[in-house]
Amino acid sequence: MYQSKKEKEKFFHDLRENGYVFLRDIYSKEKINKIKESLVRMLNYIKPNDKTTDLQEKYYQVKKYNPVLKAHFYDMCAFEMEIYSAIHDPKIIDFVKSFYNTNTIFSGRPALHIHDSENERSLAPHQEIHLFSGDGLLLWSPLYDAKDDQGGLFIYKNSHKNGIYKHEQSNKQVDHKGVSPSVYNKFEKKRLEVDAGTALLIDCAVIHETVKTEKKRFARFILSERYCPLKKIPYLRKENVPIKIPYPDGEEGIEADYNTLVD
Ligand SMILES: O=C(O)CCC(=O)C(=O)O
Repeated sequence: MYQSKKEKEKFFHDLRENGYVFLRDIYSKEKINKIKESLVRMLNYIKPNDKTTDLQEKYYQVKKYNPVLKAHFYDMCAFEMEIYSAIHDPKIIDFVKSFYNTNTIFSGRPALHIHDSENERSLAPHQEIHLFSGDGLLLWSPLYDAKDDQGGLFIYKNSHKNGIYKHEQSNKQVDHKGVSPSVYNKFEKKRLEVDAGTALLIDCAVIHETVKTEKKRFARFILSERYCPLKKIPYLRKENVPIKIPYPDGEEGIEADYNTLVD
């Protein structure tokens, strides 16, 4: 990854300036295969069939067999240890600690996101909020190359430089909140192509959006986490606030103004 202080500073500079940075080859092929094998075992537990060992095929088998159990599979992925250990790889944690100049980092929302070719869970442009802290980094790391028709991620260039915007309901099916077109259309949209094994770290204030998966019967599996530093954490400073900072939409009865949080 990075060796010298100078190299490290270059990564930090790029992250501040562009809002994202690629940490390449963080995960070996062996580690990614271990994760895929574990996913196949979980799916096979739901619908036993030892003849199918391919993760993509197995995923679609289970989706057809029982969509509710497929959703339970999704829920359990965040707690599976091959995934959990990848998401909390010491190289990434060290990077995040150094970036925020703190030795205390929280796991804000670990997950293995799955976006298949039906694209029901596509996410409209949004910032990564509703976390413990006002600042944070999103991990986005695909198990298959996120390129071409395999879908991936758009970011809106320089959108992290003006703080957090108001969010409103954007996809009821997944209870997702996004920013309005009048905000994100001010920024240039850019697709990030990410190889399997690369950890993309994105400033949570960057507006980002799903690139739909066009490949038929292909599911995009993404290791994902929101690292929160011990900074700008209202819950540790105030008695009567929720543990996670509410969405800045006023709907929960609390007008959260992220942009006034200071430490
Ligand atoms: O992978 C995707 O399609 C979008 C991911 C995303 O926006 C998120 O995890 O916040």
